[in-house]
Amino acid sequence: MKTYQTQNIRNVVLIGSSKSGKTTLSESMLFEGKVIDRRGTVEDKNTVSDNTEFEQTNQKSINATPLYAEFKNCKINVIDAPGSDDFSGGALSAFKVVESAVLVMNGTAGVEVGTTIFSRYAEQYGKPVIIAVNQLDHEKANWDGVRAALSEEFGKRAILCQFPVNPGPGLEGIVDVITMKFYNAKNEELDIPAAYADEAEELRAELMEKAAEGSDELMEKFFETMELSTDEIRQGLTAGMLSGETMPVFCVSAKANIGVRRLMEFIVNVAPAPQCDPAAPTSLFIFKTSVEQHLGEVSYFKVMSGTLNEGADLVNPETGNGERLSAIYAVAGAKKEKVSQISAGDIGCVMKLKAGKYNTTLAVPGVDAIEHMVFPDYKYRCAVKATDKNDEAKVGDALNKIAAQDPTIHVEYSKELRQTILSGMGEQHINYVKWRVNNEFKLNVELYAPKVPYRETITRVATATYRHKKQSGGAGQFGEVSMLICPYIEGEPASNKFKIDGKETELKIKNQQEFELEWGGKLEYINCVVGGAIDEGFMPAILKGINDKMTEGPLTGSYARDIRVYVYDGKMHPVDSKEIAFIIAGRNAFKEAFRNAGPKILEPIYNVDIITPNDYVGPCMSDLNTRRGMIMNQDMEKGFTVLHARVPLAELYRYSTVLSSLTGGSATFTMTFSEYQPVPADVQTKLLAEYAAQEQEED
Ligand SMILES: Nc1nc2c(ncn2[C@@H]2O[C@H](COP(=O)(O)OP(=O)(O)OP(=O)(O)O)[C@@H](O)[C@H]2O)c(=O)[nH]1
Ligand SMILES: [Mg+2]
Repeated sequence: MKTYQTQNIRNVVLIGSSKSGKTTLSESMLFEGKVIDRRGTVEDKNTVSDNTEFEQTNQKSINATPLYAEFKNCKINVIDAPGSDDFSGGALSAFKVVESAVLVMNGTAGVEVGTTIFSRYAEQYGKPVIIAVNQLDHEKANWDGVRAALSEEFGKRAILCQFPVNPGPGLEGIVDVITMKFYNAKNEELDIPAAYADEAEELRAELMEKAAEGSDELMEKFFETMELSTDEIRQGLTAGMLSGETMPVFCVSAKANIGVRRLMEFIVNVAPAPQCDPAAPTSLFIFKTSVEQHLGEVSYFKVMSGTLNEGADLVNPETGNGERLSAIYAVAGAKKEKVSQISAGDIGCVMKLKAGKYNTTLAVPGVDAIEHMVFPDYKYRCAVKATDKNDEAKVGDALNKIAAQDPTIHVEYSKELRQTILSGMGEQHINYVKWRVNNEFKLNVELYAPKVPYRETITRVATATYRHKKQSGGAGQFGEVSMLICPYIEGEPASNKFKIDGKETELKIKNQQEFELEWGGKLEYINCVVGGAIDEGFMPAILKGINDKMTEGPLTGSYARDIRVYVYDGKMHPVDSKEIAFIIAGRNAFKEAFRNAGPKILEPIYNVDIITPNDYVGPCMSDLNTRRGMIMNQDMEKGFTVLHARVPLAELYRYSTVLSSLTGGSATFTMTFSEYQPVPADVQTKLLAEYAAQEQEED
């Protein structure tokens, strides 16, 4: 393959709802781009894009697959993204390296949930959108319905550049009002049939008006002459796409390969070229990593500046480590073509780097690292364990390898919960991870409900004195500690007046230390010992004893937080007082005081934002009620309602699945941690009983 220069490169991602036909469209684009000479189909499991076993078995895309087509002296890099929201990580990575998105719509269904979800993502990531209405050859193709849905969803932003002639199984072709030509089912360019001339003129006028909005000059010209040339229309559309005001609408049948060539021509003529400087020092950004059959680890990158030559020695600016890229490739799915040079703006891949994980920059020395990609928070959380205990280490390794390839998967062993927690974008996503562990790593795992990271705190003042004394046989141990504990309240200074043993007492604060706890919240440790009852040197030992108990609250064994501890008295023994004695005394005094200080269980509360079609607001709300959710407020957005709620994490297990079945897959949500809150009394009673039962089982 020849080296394509920056201005002759276009990078697009195919997005849209599941089954809209993205993979089929990519196959036709590759055929038109002469990468393949026969088009495969999803049904025959032989498309270039869906080349993994899971994709072929399930007839749906899971990975965002980088592909290319050579067309009209340009290289169009096409990333075919999956339509399922559970696998949206691939589309989001692609947004980092493309200049525009082709939003594929199913011409029999109109605007679907996925259309909305992915057009929102494109907007959020600032990517221009071209709409491709697909399946216009289908017996249920409904062009009028699609037009109406487009204008309802996108308003004046969606502008028709084409319309189909005789949509349905007899689809004759497509009238294009940019070129003012008719493209028949063999993709031949012909004059517009007389019967469609008026409609074409009408749409051309609308298109001109829209294109004129692209710039002040075009607007002036349009007002003066009421006319724009075809090139001016193209300029206006490019400008409108870049500002997000224009979404040109195209018509295709990916399956019958009608209109695809014309869509590619538009991508070449109008879609923006990469904004990458070929004269700058070489840098590249890795946006995707995968482990592929016979190849090992493959890192997919975009050259962000300069020219990349095979054999280049580059440096990772974040680690300072060098990498040699001995061989570089152009990629179309599993097919990799070795090339000697890749220009700024182009996409390629390299194999077996030492450290080639996504989000890595490689560049000549002195170039800054490129900003990392960011992904949405996880929506689905579960615990995972090896079916056979002996496989534990291997399973951990497999999960880490999978997570290293998928930025929307997170694996972590929680010391606190004593569970391996696997988080992802939905139940399908997690099940896919399970499938991979099973099929690729030949290991069996079980998924089960994750524990909730509860916390414990106290609600009132309590005191305790504990004497640790061991004087039988060998060296003796002696330490006695009196302490008072009370709730730590952010911003409220430590008081020194308390009632101790029924007496108003004023403590003399000698010093105080505040600790930010690893698991959230604070511990304040205050020394008020007078008259040398306990040597200064034993204070750290007492603190150590307290810290031991902070990781094991008395109610449920959860971490404790937000507590003030005053050590105000104690006793020593001239010979037997030593560190260990005060650790034990501190630990037990704290444990006893904690029990008497009105301990409470706290639970994590999440902010949950649900985006649902208006029709489903009722069911979503009543479901939230059953989850102890609190609806804080709601916003309306074109046909959608956004519910802002606060929900305990304990009630969110499998929520993504439930929400999906509640709304026919039409709602989506995000969840982010907010804060810890006391659990209601009935929940506390239930948790105490559960913990007691569990303790008994372990004894
Ligand atoms: N009649 C007709 N069927 C099509 C067309 N394009 C795709 N299909 C069919 O629609 C189904 C889904 O096509 P895919 O290409 O897998 O759709 P996708 O958008 O890639 O789906 P996901 O990867 O699951 O998001 C397949 O059965 C295709 O054969 C088309 O233009 N006309
Ligand atoms: Mg697909």
